[in-house]
Amino acid sequence: MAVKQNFKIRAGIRILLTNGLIILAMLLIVFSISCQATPPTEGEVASTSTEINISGFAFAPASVTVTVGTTVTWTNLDSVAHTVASETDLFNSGNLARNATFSYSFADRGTFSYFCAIHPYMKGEVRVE
Ligand SMILES: [Cu+2]
Repeated sequence: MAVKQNFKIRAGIRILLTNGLIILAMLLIVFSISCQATPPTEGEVASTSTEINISGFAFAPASVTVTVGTTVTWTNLDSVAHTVASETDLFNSGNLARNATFSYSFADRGTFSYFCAIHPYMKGEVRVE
């Protein structure tokens, strides 16, 4: 009788230990996954930025693809003034003298075309994904 009970207790302890190890392993997996991928919560934007040069009467690169929330900064490297003007009036830098910069943060997805108001043949686009 005592031996049988002892056996039952041993079996119980073994089950508890096995289950405990499984639960511990699952907790470790969940913990490591949550540590690896922490997507930005709502209202929070990933802090990314992209640079576009204005050089030789052209935007370089003329087309960029960025993620939502990215701040794009244009720098005029020419000795003449240029502007960065959205086709849809979303943004407008006004005249940018040599080495002047203009930044805009893209909060929505879409393709945003822009041009230079002084030299309208200068065109560019920002694709926000
Ligand atoms: Cu221009």
